[in-house]
Amino acid sequence: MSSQTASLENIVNEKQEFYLPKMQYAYDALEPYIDAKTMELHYTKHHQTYITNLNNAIKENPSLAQKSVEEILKNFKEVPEAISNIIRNHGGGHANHCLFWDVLGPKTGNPSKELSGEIDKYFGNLDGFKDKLSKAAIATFGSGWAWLSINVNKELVVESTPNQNSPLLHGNTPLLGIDVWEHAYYLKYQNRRAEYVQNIFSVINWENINLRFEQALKG
Ligand code: MN3
Repeated sequence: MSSQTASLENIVNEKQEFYLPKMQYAYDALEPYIDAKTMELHYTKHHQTYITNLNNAIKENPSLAQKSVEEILKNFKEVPEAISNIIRNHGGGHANHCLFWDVLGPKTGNPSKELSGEIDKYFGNLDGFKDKLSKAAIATFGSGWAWLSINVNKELVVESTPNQNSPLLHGNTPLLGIDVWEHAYYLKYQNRRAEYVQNIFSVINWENINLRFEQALKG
């Protein structure tokens, strides 16, 4: 989705589409924790499919095409019934994966002083947080996501959602998400989801999570 301020004429004439965000690191940058082949398939095939289906759904709904996918999910009640399942699944899939690529990376960094203070407040310490998020990820039945989110009261919460449901659907803002669909880990880890979850903490980009946290506090 383009974010430029288009003139009315452009809004009418421009072909509005969602597209794959540029990946900020190479497919092999998360090796050995996440393998290059998984990254490539996950990004170019799985994520692209959510985008293609989302674009097909909004073709007949130009008012939705003017919004970011996050805005659409936050205002899910306004989505026409006929396409609500597609938007939940594929709009959610697009939003969730945009976040996922952004919160992973070869440069890991640390939680900011502010975020660290909140993590200590709600989870005891960073290890307590990792333990809680890992348990939520491992316990998610079937396909879904485990999240660190900030709720409407600006409190940190660990939660899990099924399928591609975004925390935005129930008013929370996701800061960090772990994709526990098998497509995220099966090539390397097969059935060993717990090992994948343990290893993913080695490639978490805390700098970008810090920015998301600051933004969520303002919003
Ligand atoms: Mn995925």
